[in-house]
Amino acid sequence: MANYTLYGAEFSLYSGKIRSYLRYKRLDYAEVFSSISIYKKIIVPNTGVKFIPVVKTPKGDYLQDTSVIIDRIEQDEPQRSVIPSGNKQHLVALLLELYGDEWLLIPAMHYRWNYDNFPFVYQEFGGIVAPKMPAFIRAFIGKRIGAPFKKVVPKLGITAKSIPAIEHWYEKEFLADLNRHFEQHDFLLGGRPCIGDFGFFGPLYAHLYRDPCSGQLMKKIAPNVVAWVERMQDASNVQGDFLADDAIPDSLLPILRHLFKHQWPMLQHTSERLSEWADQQDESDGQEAAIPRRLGMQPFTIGEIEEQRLVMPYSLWMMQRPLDFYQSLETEQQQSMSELLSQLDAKQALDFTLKSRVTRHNNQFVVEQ
Ligand SMILES: N[C@@H](CCC(=O)N[C@@H](CS)C(=O)NCC(=O)O)C(=O)O
Repeated sequence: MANYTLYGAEFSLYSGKIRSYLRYKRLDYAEVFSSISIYKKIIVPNTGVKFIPVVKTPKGDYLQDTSVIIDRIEQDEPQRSVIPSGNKQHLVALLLELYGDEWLLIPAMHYRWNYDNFPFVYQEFGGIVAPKMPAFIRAFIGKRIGAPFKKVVPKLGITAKSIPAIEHWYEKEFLADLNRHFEQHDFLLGGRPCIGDFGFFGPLYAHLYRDPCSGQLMKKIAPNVVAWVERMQDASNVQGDFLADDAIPDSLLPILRHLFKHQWPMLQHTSERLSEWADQQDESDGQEAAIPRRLGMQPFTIGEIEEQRLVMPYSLWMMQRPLDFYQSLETEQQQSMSELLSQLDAKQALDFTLKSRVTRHNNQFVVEQ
């Protein structure tokens, strides 16, 4: 019997992140497809929520959320760590995880749902309810199951107004920068994957490489990114190391700058919205209220365009990871990063304090007391 069980699906963004991680760590795991009956029998009873992936550990714990899963496994199985020991690389690895998990969702959702990926994507969604049915029936059922995901696309700020800017940034900037980076390095921080590689792999594999339209595009314009995706699918034989002397490759700077220019201000705005929400909660009943998944809409920018998108407080939990790490460092250690942070225009950004912090309780998010 395998030590770990992964409940997930090939077409699911975050399942890709954790599958690749389990393989890199050389852990013995079995994957179980998250069909509707697995949701009913395993996922919902053991996690209380309806998200994939879920990992069952050898001790029988069910873990939900890829960052929770990675943090736990890093403690239990320290070999082949995905967290570099140098402070700069550690910080950058967490920032890249945040960017991969939360920001790269934008192109992942855009190219999956706004291009003609029929019948491939729908057959895959249909498999959740009818795994054994012929492909054309699965595609038909999949249209219904995929509908709520497609419907959320404009609410993520992906609209007629922003699509040209999203495509310009993804194709001409992001993929071009990443393609140049992988000309020189096998992974984001050198010769082995860090947690940021797994964050990037979710969207870049499950959606942007596997889906027919974006897959063709990636093969055409970013062959080195394709080669990295293929290395990341099974990196169990990788023996390399992170770059020496805690170095951050120059080729990553444009991507990190983009994070601080576009994703970070949006997260700061999300943080204000969460503290407004927290202020309105009635503390008198002594109960911690679960934070809603969405808190209205907020502005964000991509290229020169401003659009509105959902306020998603979950992202703050991901933002806290690099922020907490940076703020836990001694002043001297922070100072040793000042050159990098000024290159990224990020010094002030990392001094940011969230008025209301987010914490997890039974796989739900609540405001830390
Ligand atoms: N941040 C979570 C996200 C999990 C997640 O959003 N999973 C998607 C599938 S890839 C899902 O289950 N979505 C269902 C929904 O949004 O209701 C993680 O890292 O595991």
